[in-house]
Amino acid sequence: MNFKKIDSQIAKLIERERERQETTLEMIPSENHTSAAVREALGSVLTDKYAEGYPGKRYYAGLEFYDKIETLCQERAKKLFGVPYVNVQPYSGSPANQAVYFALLEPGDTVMGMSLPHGGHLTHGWKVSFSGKYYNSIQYGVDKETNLLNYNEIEKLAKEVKPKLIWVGATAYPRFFNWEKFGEIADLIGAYLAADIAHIAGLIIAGVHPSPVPYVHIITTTTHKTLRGPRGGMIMVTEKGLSKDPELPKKIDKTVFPGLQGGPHENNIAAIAVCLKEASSPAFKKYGKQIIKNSKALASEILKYGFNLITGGTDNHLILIDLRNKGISGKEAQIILEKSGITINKNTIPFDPNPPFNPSGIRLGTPAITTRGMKEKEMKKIAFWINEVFSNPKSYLKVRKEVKKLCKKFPLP
Ligand code: DSN
Repeated sequence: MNFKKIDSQIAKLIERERERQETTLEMIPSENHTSAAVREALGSVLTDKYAEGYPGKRYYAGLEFYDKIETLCQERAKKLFGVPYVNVQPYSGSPANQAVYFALLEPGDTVMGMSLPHGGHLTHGWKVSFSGKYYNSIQYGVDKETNLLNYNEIEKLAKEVKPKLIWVGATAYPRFFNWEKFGEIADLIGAYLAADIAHIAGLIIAGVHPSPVPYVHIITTTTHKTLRGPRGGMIMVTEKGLSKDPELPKKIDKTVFPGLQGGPHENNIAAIAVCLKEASSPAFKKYGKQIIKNSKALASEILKYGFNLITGGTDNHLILIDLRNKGISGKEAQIILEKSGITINKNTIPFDPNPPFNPSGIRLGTPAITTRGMKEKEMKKIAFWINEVFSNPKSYLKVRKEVKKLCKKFPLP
């Protein structure tokens, strides 16, 4: 390939990153390993053209095949999620959420979302994000005793502050959401209800996480987490959303383009279409089931070593560990595990007494290692290594070697 001759520096760095991925365990719950087909679509000639507008209504010429690709992507997403409308152009999850705000609200309007330190997302109204700055953001969190969402409290708050829009979704909540209850709360006060399923989209498709489709009006997602596609975003409107506001699709389309974005990244859209095709296969259902089996196995092994899991376990692809009884901070844990070849991330825990840059917890997930074919047996080993390097940090070199050996048996896609 010419690439190495044209730019040996970048080619070499990519090669080194490939090697790093091959020899380490990727356990950040929001990450995954894409298929070669997804990467081929991403690196195709589709990166060359502008395609401002939507299929059949573009501002540029020469888009016959781009139109077909974007339409196919839309059709696949609608069928897979069971929704009547989708926009596949958002560059990623935050721009998708931003488009929902801009389509539905005026600055200063009241919005409710789960607070970031309790496991929510920046764009669900956290103070440093546009969503917390330009809107009257009221945050709900988890219960102090159980670390679970307290639906009665959320209902009470919603009745009191009457938001125009309620977000449900999380980055560090290890349990299912009660979509039905959220639907009832939103309906009681006439609010729009948006589910941000970025973390769990693949689990929903695989049928191992309840779907929000019957209960919410709008769904946003990224495409690169459990869905295992390229980095991208989508916005969907459900039948319930259409009944509430038949203009929703038009409002969202207009907000994404020209409201927020220019030309869509059609190479990305093609790669999303490929990942949606992969996600419609029986193999993907099996994959989703194994993600959950692995994360439950990991949780139960970790518990045996005396770790404190937020909510005591998991229903989904991730676990959140409170490290305070182990005498190690989240930051230290991240560093020693990275040296051992296990990539996880430090994370705040609900009611964390420590600051976000050096929080008390870590977040671990199984989507990427499950893609490599690892099962419960490997989870047992991983839990053992995590405990080993925390108990005796000097053992990281030994663990690093063992991790490498394991990785060799489970190549990247
Ligand atoms: N950054 C993502 C995560 O790691 O959960 C959320 O957008």
